[in-house]
Amino acid sequence: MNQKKEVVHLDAVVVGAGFSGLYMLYRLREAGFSTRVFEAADGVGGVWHKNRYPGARCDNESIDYSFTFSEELFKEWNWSEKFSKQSEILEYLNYVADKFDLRRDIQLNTRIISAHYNEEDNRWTIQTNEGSTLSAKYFISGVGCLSTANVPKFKGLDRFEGKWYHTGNWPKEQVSLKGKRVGVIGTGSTGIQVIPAIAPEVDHLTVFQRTAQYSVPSRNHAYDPEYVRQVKDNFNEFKRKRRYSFGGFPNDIEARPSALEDTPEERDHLYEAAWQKGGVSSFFLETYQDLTANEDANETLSVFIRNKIKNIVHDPETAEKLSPTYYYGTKRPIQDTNYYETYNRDNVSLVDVKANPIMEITPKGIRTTDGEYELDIIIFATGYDAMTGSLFKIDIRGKDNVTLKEKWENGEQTKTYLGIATSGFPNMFMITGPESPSVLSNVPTSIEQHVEWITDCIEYLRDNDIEILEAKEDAEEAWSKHCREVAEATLFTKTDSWYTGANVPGKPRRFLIYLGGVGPYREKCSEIAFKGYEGFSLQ
Ligand code: N01
Repeated sequence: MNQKKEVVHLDAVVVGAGFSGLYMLYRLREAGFSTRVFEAADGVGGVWHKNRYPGARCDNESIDYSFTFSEELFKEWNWSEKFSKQSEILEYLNYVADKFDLRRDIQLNTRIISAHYNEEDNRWTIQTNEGSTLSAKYFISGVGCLSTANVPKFKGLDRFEGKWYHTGNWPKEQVSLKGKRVGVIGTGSTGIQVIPAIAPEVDHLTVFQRTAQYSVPSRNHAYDPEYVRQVKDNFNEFKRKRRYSFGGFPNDIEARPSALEDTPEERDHLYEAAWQKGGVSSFFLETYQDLTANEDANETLSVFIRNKIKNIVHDPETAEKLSPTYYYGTKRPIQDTNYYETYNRDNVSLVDVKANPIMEITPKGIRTTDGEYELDIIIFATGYDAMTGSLFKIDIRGKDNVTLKEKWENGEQTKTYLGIATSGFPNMFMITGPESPSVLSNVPTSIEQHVEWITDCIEYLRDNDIEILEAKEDAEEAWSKHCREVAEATLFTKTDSWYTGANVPGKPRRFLIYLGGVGPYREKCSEIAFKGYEGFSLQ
């Protein structure tokens, strides 16, 4: 008998149970909307659930990288170190899920495969991989910007007789690296965490580097309880500063205007102080403001770090290979614990795959143009199909059955309004979507701002009997143009990186992050809401 499947009706469906999905659920539920979160993984936590690779930790300061929507949560949670391990962040997000009783509206092990907008009833029809159908007034993406692994399509990977892993999908069970010949492909933020973490354990580590990277010491340490107490005692001020700052961090310190206004000695003094203090933020907040805007200013810091590499790495040839040439900061800035020092170990070697590209994966290892490297395990630290990859994995269709991918990739440019919405896709919202500050900000700050804005917006629609909210094309065009203009005034667009999509072969080159600052962006979003959602059509 042909049984009709039951359709579950909800106010909102949210994709992903990371920082975004958890908070979105909390807010919508508080506002009285029936909401369900779908998560493909078998636990909450988003990227922090999946990135279990050795050495994984956050390179934003722990206290800053927390929720501030609940003062009680902020005050009762105690981070142990300045830069938390993945396991501690995952513990925190599980704690949040329990504290706010979120789990009863989260369906794990369930992937949203499609979301289609129906113009007849102005609702989204959503399908999951296990065959359920949902109907929701609002479709909200909390998929994250860095959640779809990029495994380069090397010939022969299927014939490899050893084991291979991508860091973004690291298995839950223990991976034994002891005594193994291990190859790591990739030296981004992830590779630079993995390499020193596993080098002491493996028999031999071969690093396959395509682009040499700048990295600064993190100088991680246990938190001083007195410092933590002070921050907690000043919660309101902490929250205010974080929300209205440029990068979403609660800092007082202002970098000096230009590296070119100081003498070389003054500059080196500041750079050395930041190097000794540790952390990427020391360089951006406590040295100069024009490092990513002016080529000559940028070069002063680039030279400083290149000299550090020469001093740390004993073998001059290896030091040379490790010395980057791009503009510092235009790839995601990196911090490390003993990264360059690791190359002084006898069991670590570096292969330059820009000079000698990887030709294929063989049954025994990796063949580059200069020979074969025999390996038991290959670790792909090769990053993500960032910004749009996870959205495109879902068959999202708006008005006239147009897919999001068709709209954004066949058109001349991915266009959004504020990075929250896109024309042709009514009642759909994106948390940290393309053309919002997202990954070039302290992400939890940006997530809180988006979640609160979206909740306020949905409440406004309910209170005013408005059925449909859709970004207008002209408003979207203007926002997108503004984003590009701000980015083009910096050095970011001049370097190949995942910021520009250049890391994924064939992906259109687009810079999809708003660089105008978290505080000004928040004010712009609030102003638009205050003016009755200017730039959106409301019906
Ligand atoms: O990825 P990446 P990631 N052959 O894209 C190389 C966040 N994160 O996972 O530079 C050979 O930065 C590629 O080379 P190249 C953070 O935002 C946060 O390291 O493209 N090599 C590069 O070296 C970060 O930026 C934390 O030439 C290939 C590497 O793989 C983002 O995640 C911690 C290749 C990829 O670097 C992504 O970092 C960790 C190929 N075919 C990560 N393809 C926090 O602390 C790629 N590569 C919050």
